[in-house]
Amino acid sequence: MAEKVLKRADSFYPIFERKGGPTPDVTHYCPGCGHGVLHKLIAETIDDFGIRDRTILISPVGCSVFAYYYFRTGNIQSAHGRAPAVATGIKRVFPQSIVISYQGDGDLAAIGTNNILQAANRGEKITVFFVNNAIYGMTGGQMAPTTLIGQKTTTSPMGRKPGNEGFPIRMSELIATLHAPIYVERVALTDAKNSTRVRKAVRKALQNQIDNKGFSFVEVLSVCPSGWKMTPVQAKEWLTQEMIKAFPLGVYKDISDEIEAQPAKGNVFSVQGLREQLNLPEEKVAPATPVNKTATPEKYRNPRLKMAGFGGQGILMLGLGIAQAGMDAGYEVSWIPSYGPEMRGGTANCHVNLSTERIGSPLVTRPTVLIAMNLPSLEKFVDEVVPGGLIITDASLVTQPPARKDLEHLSIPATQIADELGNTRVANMVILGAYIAYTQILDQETVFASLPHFIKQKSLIGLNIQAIKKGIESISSQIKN
Ligand SMILES: Cc1ncc(C[n+]2csc(CCOP(=O)(O)OP(=O)(O)O)c2C)c(N)n1
Ligand code: SF4
Ligand SMILES: [Mg+2]
Repeated sequence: MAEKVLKRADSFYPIFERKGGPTPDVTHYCPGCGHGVLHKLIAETIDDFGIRDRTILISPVGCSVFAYYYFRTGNIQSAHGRAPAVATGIKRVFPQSIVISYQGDGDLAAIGTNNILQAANRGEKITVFFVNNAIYGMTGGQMAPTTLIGQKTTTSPMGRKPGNEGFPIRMSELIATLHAPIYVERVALTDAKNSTRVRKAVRKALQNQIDNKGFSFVEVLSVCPSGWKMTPVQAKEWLTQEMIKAFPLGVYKDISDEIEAQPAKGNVFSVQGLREQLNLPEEKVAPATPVNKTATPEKYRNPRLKMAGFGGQGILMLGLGIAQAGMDAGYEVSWIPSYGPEMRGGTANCHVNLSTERIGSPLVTRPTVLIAMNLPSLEKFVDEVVPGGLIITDASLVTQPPARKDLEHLSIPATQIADELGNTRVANMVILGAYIAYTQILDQETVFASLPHFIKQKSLIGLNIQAIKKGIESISSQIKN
């Protein structure tokens, strides 16, 4: 039976393009995971309250770090445990913004404990949703401060022992002891009855912020079937039977009715408002005018590149090289290495943008150019490339062309050429040469001049220039034909 989404909240993107990959209409969460359910309840509340345009959701590290794939609100990704500090800054400067700190238990109750306690103690007028699944889900199921006594995790394989690892920390109880918070409740995503309570708590916590009342904290007990090594059904059972015993549900503090609602004064977050607050000069609006001695054909302009291969093939350096030369030529550029939530497997990939316009996000989810230095990388990313896009592969390691017929494919024997030059490691520069010559995006003089900016060992610059030249030569015959 085909799956059908009955109604997706407006506060979600209709298609999760930022997530990319072959299934951009479903989330990255494991089957049964509670994050998706809580996301839904929050998004529906934002819709109902009509606050999407002024909501900013802050997601620190944990499985929900990618919440910005889904929420069509303002989004900020923060460092591990630091969402309350970021939320504080945003809320104080833009009091009319609705600021949500969305945190896991590893995040909020371990590395970020002091951060949340201080924000709560100051009574910041923000809303915190705390997803307690008693484990570090994202990193493969390590013990969290909230792990139950006896619970087995990868770092407590014999079960948590109080004498060794202490007792589970009860954050709602702790926060409720503080003077400033106005509302603290623990709810659980189990059956329909409890889920209705979660919905009510989400609504109340956001209503408190709309009414500018104070700090609201909702702890949501949630399953992590993958981390707990259970089926979704077993996980729900364990949450109902065991976890709720250790973390009793209920309202731990609620003085919200004693505080008068008075809409916040001040600004809603806006880029212009932020510039004013930070005394930044007027935003540059004119497009960049890069200097390029070659005329780039229309289809290769403003490329969004993804490059991938084995660790050690110089993938990140290749990306840096293109970004550095692009910047020297006068383009707006971005470069970021990318690490997925999956286990590190010795592969590397990075995202690069060269553009004549301001770059909104450095993430490249729909590349116009894919450089795949090995077969697993080609297989992994080929479906992301836009129709008509360009794929460049290392012929020495990728012996089959991509299955897709709607793409241009350039196969360069980069490793072989690099070996002939006496150093396999410059295969990346051979590819760089081939890329600039084929697309005419940058001229070689600019690229050569940029090398000292990102190659630390000066004695290697000559070899890198040779490799780039070989890359240029390797495709000159293909261009003439
Ligand atoms: C500074 C820092 N330390 C450690 C990590 C590794 N790390 C990533 S997620 C995570 C724990 C996440 O657990 P939790 O907050 O419970 O989120 P969940 O995935 O369970 O929803 C850790 C320790 C990191 N990314 N950054
Ligand atoms: S690992 Fe756990 S918390 Fe993370 S997505 Fe999977 S079920 Fe959810
Ligand atoms: Mg967790």
